[in-house]
Amino acid sequence: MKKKPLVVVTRRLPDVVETRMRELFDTRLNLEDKPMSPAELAEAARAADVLVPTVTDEIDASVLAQAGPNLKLIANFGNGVDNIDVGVALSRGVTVTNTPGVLTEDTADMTMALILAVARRVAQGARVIPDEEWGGWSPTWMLGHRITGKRLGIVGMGRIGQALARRAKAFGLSIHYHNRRRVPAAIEESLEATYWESLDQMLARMDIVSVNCPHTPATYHLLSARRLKLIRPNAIVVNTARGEIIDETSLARLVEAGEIGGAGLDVFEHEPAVNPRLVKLARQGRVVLLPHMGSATHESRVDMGEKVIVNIRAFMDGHRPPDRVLPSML
Ligand code: 8YV
Repeated sequence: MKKKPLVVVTRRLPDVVETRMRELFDTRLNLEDKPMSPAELAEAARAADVLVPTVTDEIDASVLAQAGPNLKLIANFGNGVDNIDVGVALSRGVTVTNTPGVLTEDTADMTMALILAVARRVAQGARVIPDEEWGGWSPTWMLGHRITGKRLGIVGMGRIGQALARRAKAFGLSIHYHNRRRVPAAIEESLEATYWESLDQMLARMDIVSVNCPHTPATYHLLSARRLKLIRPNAIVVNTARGEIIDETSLARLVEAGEIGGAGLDVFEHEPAVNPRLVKLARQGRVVLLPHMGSATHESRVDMGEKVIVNIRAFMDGHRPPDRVLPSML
């Protein structure tokens, strides 16, 4: 009988996923869910036939240099692969897969939730009653801004960007986007979306800017200090993609100065550390900060696990796994 592959999983996954993995593979789980140190990751890469990391595991050139000859597949539990040095992995003959598609709708929901939370002061308002600070209704108290009729600029019109556009359109926002490539005309038409070749020009005209592109070397600080300054003073910035895409310190400075209206962030440049200036702004109700919850539904996490399993099985059976990460994607 063929030997089962040793699959090392770096974090706790939903029970049904772990149970299925145990049935199918020789699985090493992390039942304590304690994030692994670089040395522990290197040890995992040395032992494993298949490594299953998450966003919290930095699979860099040093970890890969210590990988054993058996390591042939890194099946990432997550869509973004910026935690993995994919170039080095591929050059060592290690295949990399991810979990696209299954977290699209949930992440788009959370993006919409952040837009509403900032514009309508939802997070701030939700604290008033538990903090016993409600003196009663007033015509001029807790006013936010209407989103209907406003312009939403989506940076990155992939699956999640398009899912956000569908939602935003239903809320009466006009849809604008910037993307490496223009999306097919039929999609543009159904979303009534306006394409902006120039990101700078789009930023200068939007009421809401949402970041929905992957983090790659080309998108690091795409919203740089210079570009953030182009954003209008009442506009809000939302990010459910990766913290590194925005120059976070400049964003904090501009919100402090009233040069950007507010921000809703689910991701940060140095997770789990969060810039203290942003934390202060959150206490003041000027930004809304969430702890990387975009895909945090039972359904997404189980589906992501399913995708990991399907990728491993296809690979082990000698097929191309469905969610291979290709150099052209980076
Ligand atoms: C996950 C994500 O929580 O898939 C992604 O890229 O950012 C999140 O949905 C995380 O990556 C899991 O590893």
